Amino acid sequence: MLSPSSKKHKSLEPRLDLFAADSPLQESRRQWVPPRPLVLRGPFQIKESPSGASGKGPSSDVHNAFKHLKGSAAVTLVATAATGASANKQTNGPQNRSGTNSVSNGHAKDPESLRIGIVLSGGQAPGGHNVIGGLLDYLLERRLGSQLIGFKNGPGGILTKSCMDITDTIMAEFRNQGGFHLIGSGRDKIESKEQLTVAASVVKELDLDGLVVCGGDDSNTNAAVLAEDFASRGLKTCVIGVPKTIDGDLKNSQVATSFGFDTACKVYSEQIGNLMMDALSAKKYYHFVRLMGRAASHITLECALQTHPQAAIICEEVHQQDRTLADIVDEIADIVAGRAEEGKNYGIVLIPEGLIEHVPQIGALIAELNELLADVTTDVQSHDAVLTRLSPANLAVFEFLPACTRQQLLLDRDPHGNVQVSRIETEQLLLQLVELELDKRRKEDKFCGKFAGLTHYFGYEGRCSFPTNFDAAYCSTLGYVAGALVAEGKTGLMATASSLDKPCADWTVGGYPLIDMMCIERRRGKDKPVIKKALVELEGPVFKAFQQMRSKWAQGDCFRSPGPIQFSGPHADAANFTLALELGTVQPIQIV
Ligand code: FBP
Repeated sequence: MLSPSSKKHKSLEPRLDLFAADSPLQESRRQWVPPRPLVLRGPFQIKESPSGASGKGPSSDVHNAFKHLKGSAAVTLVATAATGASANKQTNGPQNRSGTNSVSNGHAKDPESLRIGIVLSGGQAPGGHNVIGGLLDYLLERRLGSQLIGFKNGPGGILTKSCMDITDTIMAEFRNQGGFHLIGSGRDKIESKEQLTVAASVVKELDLDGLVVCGGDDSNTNAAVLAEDFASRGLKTCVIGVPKTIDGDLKNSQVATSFGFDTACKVYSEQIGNLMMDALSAKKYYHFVRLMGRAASHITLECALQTHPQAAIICEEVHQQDRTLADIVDEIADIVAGRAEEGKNYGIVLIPEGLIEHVPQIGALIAELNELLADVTTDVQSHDAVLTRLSPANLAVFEFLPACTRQQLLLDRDPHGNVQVSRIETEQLLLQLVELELDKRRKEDKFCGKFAGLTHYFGYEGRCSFPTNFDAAYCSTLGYVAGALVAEGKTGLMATASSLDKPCADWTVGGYPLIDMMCIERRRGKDKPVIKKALVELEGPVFKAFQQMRSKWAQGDCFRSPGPIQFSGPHADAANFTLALELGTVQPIQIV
């Protein structure tokens, strides 16, 4: 037992080093070794799926655009006892990561050594560094003398040949850390003939055996384009995609989730849970919280399941029911009025940032504005000119909106011509409209409660957190698998991990043809093969679970505060509700 003095000594021990560059948690996460599927801990071989492909092939129009990738088979990594293959060179699990090897350490070059490039594309998502780490581990463990090259600041780094060698020593600083800052990210696309030619000459010059692209639906569509282009030029460079986006809208029958979604939702849910406790304590505010998620409402839905708010707007439902802004305002005002009758003048409303585009009347306005703004500069005069060209119906909607929203709708578009929804304060718009509606009801003696609203935007703060144990393990697994696929000469595949509801040791891993995820969509006036965004399925188990509970949450105080991400303890590895419901491990009733 500790003596009182030693106890005192112990309590004074915390390393509060004001000048240390990193926090103790950064340091301890750096040392943590994520678990790895059993199949990746020993010798394995790559097997094509028996159907020859993924089972559900792309349409002939997609095939026509990808003549060299067509017929690609889905593959699975299968444990094998055989020896002699390159896969058997190093059979230690990650627990044996020594940190003494280096992929570019000047050891005698193994004839089977590889040169692989990696690029992070689009918005940050927790776990990106672990994909790089997993890929490096593959090379360190199985392909001695290989070299990992990181392209800086996104796909643009490929075009400018801006890159760096990633050694084990460099990587050590970034393992299990949030952010993308080891190599950075960007939203450039490599699309035009000229850009494809530059990319091809860069990968050739760098003598790359593979290029790993971590990105969302657009970036992985771009990965397929690169894979096709490199193959058509007879280049050896294989292209492998990795599913990344906090928005959670890159998933399908073979890709259960995109990395970063789990962590981002848990970060936002912690903050919402804290707000709930404040609302419950102060009993005087409604908090209108806008959450990231540009096209799909997966984040809002997951956060609602985690925290049980009074209302959560789901874009896909708004769209399906062709609801107007006035309908949404009415719904929230009804909840506020109902609660006021019970003396509860407080609550939480969750709003997906994509809502603004999903309300059909505003979506139509934005679509027309996008077209008109495409060919003008963004000064005020030209904005005025644009407004005179708006159709009468859209002009009426525009004029109905509060001044600040009108201004935000005219802001610069992103590089793809889309309105930047992260810069439109939809929470402020809804709050103002709900206030107006309640004032109107008050005058008609239909509302006698109090209403004071506060707005919040939870966006960027969720994208660079320490990855959860799940995202850390998922990402390092995907990186490792990407390495194995390149080593096997596979191209145009997305690295996958399945059975994610099981312990990591039991996950199955492989690759799935990118073109099998594609369909033809009309983009900027042209038919284009693209990876389809996975929106919230209104008939799916996740939305159904929410639907089952939302009226109870609206009127009651069923607040649930999930607390911060845990890295150890009984629930540290628990999957989010979206994944658990979609994989069937949790039944809706268990959420109550
Ligand atoms: P990705 O689709 O590239 O993963 O990015 C998603 C996202 O985080 C959205 O939720 C958000 O609207 C957008 O990025 C913000 O973009 P930016 O970082 O360019 O401001």
